[in-house]
Amino acid sequence: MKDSLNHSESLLVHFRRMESLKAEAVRYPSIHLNKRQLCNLELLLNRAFYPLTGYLTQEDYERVLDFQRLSDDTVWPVPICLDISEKSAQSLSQNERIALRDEEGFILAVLKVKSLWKPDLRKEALRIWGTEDPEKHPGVRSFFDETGSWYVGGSLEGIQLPFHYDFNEIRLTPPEVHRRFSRNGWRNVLGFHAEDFLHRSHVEAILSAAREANSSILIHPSIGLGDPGEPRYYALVRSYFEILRNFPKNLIMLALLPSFSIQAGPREALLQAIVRKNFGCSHFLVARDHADPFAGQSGTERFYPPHSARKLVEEYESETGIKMVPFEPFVYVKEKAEFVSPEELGAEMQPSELSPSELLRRMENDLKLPEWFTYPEVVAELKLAFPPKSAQGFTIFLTGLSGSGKSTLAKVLLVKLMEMRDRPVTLLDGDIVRKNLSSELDFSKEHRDLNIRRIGFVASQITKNGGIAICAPIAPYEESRRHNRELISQYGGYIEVYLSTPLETCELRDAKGVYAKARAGKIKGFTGIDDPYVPPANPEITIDTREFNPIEAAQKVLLFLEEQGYVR
Ligand code: PPS
Repeated sequence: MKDSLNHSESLLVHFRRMESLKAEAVRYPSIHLNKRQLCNLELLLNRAFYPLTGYLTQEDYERVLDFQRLSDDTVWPVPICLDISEKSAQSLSQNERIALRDEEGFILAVLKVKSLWKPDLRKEALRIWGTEDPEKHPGVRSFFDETGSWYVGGSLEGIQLPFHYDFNEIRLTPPEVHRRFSRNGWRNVLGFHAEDFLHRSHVEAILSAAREANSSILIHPSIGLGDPGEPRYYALVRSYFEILRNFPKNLIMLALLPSFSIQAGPREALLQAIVRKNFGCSHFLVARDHADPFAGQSGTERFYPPHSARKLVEEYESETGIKMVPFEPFVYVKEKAEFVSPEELGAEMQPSELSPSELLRRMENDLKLPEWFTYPEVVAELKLAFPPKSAQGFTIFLTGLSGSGKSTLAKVLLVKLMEMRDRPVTLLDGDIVRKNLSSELDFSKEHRDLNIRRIGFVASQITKNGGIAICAPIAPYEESRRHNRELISQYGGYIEVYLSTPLETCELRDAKGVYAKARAGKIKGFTGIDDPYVPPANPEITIDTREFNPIEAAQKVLLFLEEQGYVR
């Protein structure tokens, strides 16, 4: 009785402390965290990143880059820093307290600034990913694209873990997972980091590894960037529930981890292992190409040498306290009607294969999957996650000089696609967007990029919801076009149409008289005249409107859509 009173008393004290911290924090300067930063904050606050209790200071940061260790010598492979813009950095000072807020403005924690510096991001890329070339490594590209130019380090006082409303019953903190392990009497637990759908071969391989390690299993998918507004996310998590049914009941547990992959190969594998240790795992499964940016892509060379992630996790086993277990893919052998391990696979046996790209092709074209590959319940979720192309949304992104024929082609396409009565169609013409969405923007590079990204965002929402977006801005720069391609391709089709009509023709047409004004110096920085247009590197379709009239050009696009399976 006394104990429970003490417990509720201490809870009350804790609650009051949080309330007063929150009341004080309202007056502090604020930083609004993006999705990635919220993941890291949650892992710091819930102790998944133990022994870190805050963001790295500059001293720790340099040690992590150079030696994979904190200044007290603890092994730590990847910097956990809070990146901010130069403008925010200029307004902060040592020992100042900052309120860390989520995207909606709720205060989640207070950061006491100990260290503020401008990191050498190229050095960081080289140390962590092994290259500073964004063209060679998508992880490095995202890092450069998404990281603020200043870092702030210091200790954290948590007020509230980031809010989640999805799958809360399996969003477990390290202490909660620990408690479940001990309640079940699980001493040895094998952690499995998942990011994608799991199938029969995964189940066989995980079970076999667990038998070797004499352990139970924690399926621990990393879902930090999962979008709760996207059907694919729900299908993925539901598929994990389905997968669980294929394991012995008393051996398996599922929990979601609010983390994201930076695709940093060995260093990231080591971080993932440390995190699983903090959740109470004794063993961690490491794939041959773990956290490699090209893992799972058949016919593509991996970025990191094979087994390098395994070697690194193994090298630090005695310090981290978690053992590396190799994840060996099992293969299905038709003549034996079962899965076999790589050692059991005789030279005379012919393994059946279904590569990720072949899986996607079959989903997109509504084709059957072989029974040996996965479970019917997982197939049902896959169908929701990857509807056939004919049911997906898509974006047609027209780009080219003013007068190249974008708007006319866009209008014809709108009519043709509306006539099909297949999906809702939205036209985002350059002019319409400039008037309604980007009226405050000028034609500087910065504002043009912002304009194109806004168009991309709207198109991505339309595509995500199964509609068709037709965009027709000039979009003179490759970077923002690539950003849109990457964003929109996650949700459906992206078809870039380059209107390659040359400047002379556009200028001759000059329907709006804008070229004449630009030549007379009345419009400054006009695309093609005194501002650049960078042609797309790999457009799906190129059309020179000197050779095709608008109806013919639209037909060319429609034939492409038909050939690709987007329209029937
Ligand atoms: S961008 O570069 O993609 O943001 O441009 P966009 O939003 O498509 O806007 C292009 C239309 O704005 C008119 N306009 C200019 N274009 C290029 N450069 C400058 N400086 C400029 N100032 C105004 C131009 O007439 C474009 O209309 P369209 O319909 O393409 O002719």
